[in-house]
Amino acid sequence: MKGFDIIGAPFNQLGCVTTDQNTVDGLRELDDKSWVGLTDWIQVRTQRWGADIVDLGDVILTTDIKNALDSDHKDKALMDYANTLKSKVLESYHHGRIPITIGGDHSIAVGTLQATMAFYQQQQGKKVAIVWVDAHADINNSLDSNLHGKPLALLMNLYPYNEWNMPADITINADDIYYIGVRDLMRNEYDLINELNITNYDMAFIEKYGFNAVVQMLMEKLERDYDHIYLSFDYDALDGSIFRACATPNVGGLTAREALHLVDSISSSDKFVGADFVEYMPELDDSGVSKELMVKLIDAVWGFRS
Ligand SMILES: [Mn+2]
Repeated sequence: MKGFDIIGAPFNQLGCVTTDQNTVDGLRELDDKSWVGLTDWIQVRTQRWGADIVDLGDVILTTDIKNALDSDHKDKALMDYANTLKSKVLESYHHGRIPITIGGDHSIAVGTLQATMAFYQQQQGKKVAIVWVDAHADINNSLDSNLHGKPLALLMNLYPYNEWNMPADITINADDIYYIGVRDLMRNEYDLINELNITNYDMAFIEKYGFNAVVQMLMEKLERDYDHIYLSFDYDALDGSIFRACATPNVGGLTAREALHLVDSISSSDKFVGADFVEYMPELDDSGVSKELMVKLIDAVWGFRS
């Protein structure tokens, strides 16, 4: 039976909206808007359904990281935070478990993916596919704008600033990235995606072929060409006309059903090794609908279809 670890990464310092509130706790707590909380739900799944899910708690921001942020050394703050998160995720892999990291803004993927590439690609020589579900490409390799829009540029070692340098053997290759739901690119990102020929199942592609066919296409390719699959799910991939609880909601994205189907399809593969869920901000979730969906998506990773 698969065992799952929940790792909290409440690092929301590098987006265009930042918060010191613990966004992961917001998801854990039961509230009277959505009537659902991740902590209670874990109990239901473990006690009544026999699932193996452990909440390992949070990777907190140290004083050093806070100081780096206060003195505007954001790259350094991210590097430090990502390193600590990386160790935590690696521990989970060493125990043969599946880490599900809950952010935090998308910059936390710098930690989770470094761990994934170190453990599977560098140490075991395996091929890992990264499925990046997002309204944005997060491959901004310019100095402009916020670091939460750059994790893939950082992980691919395309960011030539502030001594940022990824070890070559855990760098992500352009060929191994699979975008889903992208619909808001910066010019330099558009050029990079074309130049590097990154697989981009954007909303126009999904519109043309239909979501189910795209998921089938994706899974056939991943099952054929890869040893492992990692999922990085940005909340803003969802349709921003309904799901607005993030810094950068964007209209015209995935429906709740599509997102559930996608997460279910990926996580039910034997090749699935871990996931991030990022950018959700409980304090912007007036109706609680987004929280209900986030818990459902995570529940789908554990193998429960609903
Ligand atoms: Mn993102």
